[in-house]
Amino acid sequence: MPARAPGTMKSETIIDLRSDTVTRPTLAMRKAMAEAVVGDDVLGDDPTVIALQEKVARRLGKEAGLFVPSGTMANQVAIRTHTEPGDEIIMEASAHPFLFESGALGGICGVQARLVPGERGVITPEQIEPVIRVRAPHFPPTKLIVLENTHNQGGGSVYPLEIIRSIRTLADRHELKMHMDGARLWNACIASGKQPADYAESFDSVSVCLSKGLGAPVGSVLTGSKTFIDRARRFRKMFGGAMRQSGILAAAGIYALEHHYERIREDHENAKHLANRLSRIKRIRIRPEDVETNILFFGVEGKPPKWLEQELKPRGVWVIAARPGEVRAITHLDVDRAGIDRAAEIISEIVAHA
Ligand code: TLP
Repeated sequence: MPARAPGTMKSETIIDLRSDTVTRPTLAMRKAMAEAVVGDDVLGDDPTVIALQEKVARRLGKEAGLFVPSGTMANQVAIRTHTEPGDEIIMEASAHPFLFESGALGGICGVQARLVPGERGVITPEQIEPVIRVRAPHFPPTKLIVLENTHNQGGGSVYPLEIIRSIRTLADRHELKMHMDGARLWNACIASGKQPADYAESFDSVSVCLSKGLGAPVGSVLTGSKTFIDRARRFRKMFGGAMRQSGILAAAGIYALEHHYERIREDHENAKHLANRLSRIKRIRIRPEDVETNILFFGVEGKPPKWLEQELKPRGVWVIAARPGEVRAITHLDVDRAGIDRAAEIISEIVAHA
């Protein structure tokens, strides 16, 4: 595991699998942050923020990028930029911007969501086409399709590229925009062997997070055309996300992209390993073949997920009751193979004595 800065050590007895957002900046990352050259990003002259935005935009094959404090803000700024209040947007029924962004679709963007139930979070053009609104005074205009890759509630599933491309064809036919919530696009790329730009080319905008599998403490980047980003910059300001000497945070993102990208593969191997071990425990329900990236969901027969979460916590294994009947565990750079094996043993003991 990477070297830690003083004061950031969690007790080594805790295996925190609640999310990949829990990763703490490494010593080397903190050094990069401390040495960052900064300016005032609201005035547009923080060189480290500019460098990060350009780096991410280039990787995604987009003209421009915008550094924002969170994945939530990246999604909401994108949605607001593509729409006007009263519009309708299409997304999968358990999409993050609908389920976990505190009502921002209505509360901030003023749009309504048309939800389509997916298979492991994946929806198809055949499901989308019938819910696109006919233009008439009774109806809100459909403006945008949002896809999530990987899909969090879908179990970290990777969106098949052919489906994305066929949704793009449909969107073009109906003059709709497309946004990708790519909080874990990096995981999708490592798992599929595709490049970020392969996925991004079908979208008008893509948001990516630096503070999940990549291990930066803060930050996301929204990308798109120059015109889109110019308009998005206004909404970032309106939503309170324009920061000043944020180069200090952007430096962590640059470091993460340069040093933590390839190692995401280890997280996927650890997730698969944990799933395989859990599948051998009597009464645990899990399908290891469903574990495509760093997210796994599992349940215990006859026990609610809250029970498992609460039993595991004092034993030092932290997970979240996240879906009906199931807890969620996410692997990341702060948990190594030994930690995963220990977690599997503790889960096994608890289930055996339940
Ligand atoms: N997801 C968090 C929780 O909000 C559920 C997690 O622990 O997984 N898009 C996707 C697909 C996400 O999973 C998340 C974070 C976000 C957007 C929002 O990112 P932040 O937390 O930076 O606002």
